[in-house]
Amino acid sequence: MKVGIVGLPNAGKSSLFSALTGVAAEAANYPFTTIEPNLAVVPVADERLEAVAATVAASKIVHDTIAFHDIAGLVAGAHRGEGLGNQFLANIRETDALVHVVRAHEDPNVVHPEGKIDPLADIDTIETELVYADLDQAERRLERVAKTAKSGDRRAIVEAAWLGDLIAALQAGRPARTVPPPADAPDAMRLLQPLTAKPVLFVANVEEGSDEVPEAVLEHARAEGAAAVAVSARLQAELAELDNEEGASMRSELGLAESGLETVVRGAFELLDLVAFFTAGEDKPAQSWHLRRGLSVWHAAGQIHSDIQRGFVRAEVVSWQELVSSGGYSGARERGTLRLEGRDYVVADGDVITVKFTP
Ligand SMILES: Nc1nc2c(ncn2[C@@H]2O[C@H](COP(=O)(O)OP(=O)(O)O)[C@@H](O)[C@H]2O)c(=O)[nH]1
Ligand SMILES: [Mg+2]
Repeated sequence: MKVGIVGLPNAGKSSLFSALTGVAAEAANYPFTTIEPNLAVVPVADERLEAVAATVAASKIVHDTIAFHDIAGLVAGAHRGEGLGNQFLANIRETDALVHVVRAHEDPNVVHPEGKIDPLADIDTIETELVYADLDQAERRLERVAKTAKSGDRRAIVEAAWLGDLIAALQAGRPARTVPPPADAPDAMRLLQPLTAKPVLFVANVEEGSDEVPEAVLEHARAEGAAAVAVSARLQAELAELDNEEGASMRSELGLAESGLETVVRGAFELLDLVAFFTAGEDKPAQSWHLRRGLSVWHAAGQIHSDIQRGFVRAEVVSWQELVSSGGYSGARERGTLRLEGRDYVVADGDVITVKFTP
């Protein structure tokens, strides 16, 4: 899973990136500090996995990860080649979701590229650039699809009509997300891969000591079907530099419930509608994975290894609580909470899965 961090220069992207990684990505009061995309692979800590690992005497713990890109270069007029121009587009295209950092703190020492603090205007600037990029791409695809449609191809006719609707929505400033593809061309969105179809988590970069998303940002997120959280990026970056114990005691002193990482990772999981599942065995690694909600244990097998999916026979499934409370697999089997499931079983959050497969 890859998440791109976007926002105007000085919004707090690199600070959030440092908070997420504990690594100090260059954070400076200067636009375009992050010229190369900064990539960090961050483990998703999960206490359930630790309990499972201890119960089955696993050899080690391997956490699921999320890759974060700190993507610079989005400024007003980027689609016309302002700032770093279109360089950022390719980086955004390869992400599964976006974290959109919006400046909501008033610190006069931090320069604002537009000269005033206005979170909604900043969001609009970024979204306009993404919409222009999508518009360009949708128009080019429509040209191609329209040719195929002329020959009477039914799918192409349906897709061309949808592209027409999409273009109208984009021209009105609405994201592609709001124009779902029709039932008889379900992969039209996937073929186009518009930037504004990606799920977005707004991160309001708030004053130290505040944890409220500005009302205007909340309303905007709601209207777009997006989520919003508040983080004080610089403070979180500073806390991330402390060791765990020191950081935790500072956080409780400041009344912060969780780390910036936890806030954003939780937001990303909700945003992408993911469930976590675990694999674990005695003297084997205990590992956490993620899967889109609603997908089957056969898909889960594919996450683990393509060979395991190919040779899928059945799966032994037990919820993590039941595994832990019965002291291991044999206890769970005796209690009947360890079930045999076929390939269509829909994975639930917190399932511990052992796939039986023919190599
Ligand atoms: N007061 C305050 N300053 C911040 C906060 N977050 C970032 N900054 C400062 O704003 C400047 C730009 O931040 P940076 O993370 O580099 O922004 P980027 O251009 O979006 O990557 C730096 O000097 C940061 O220290 C914050 O929450 N409060
Ligand atoms: Mg930066």
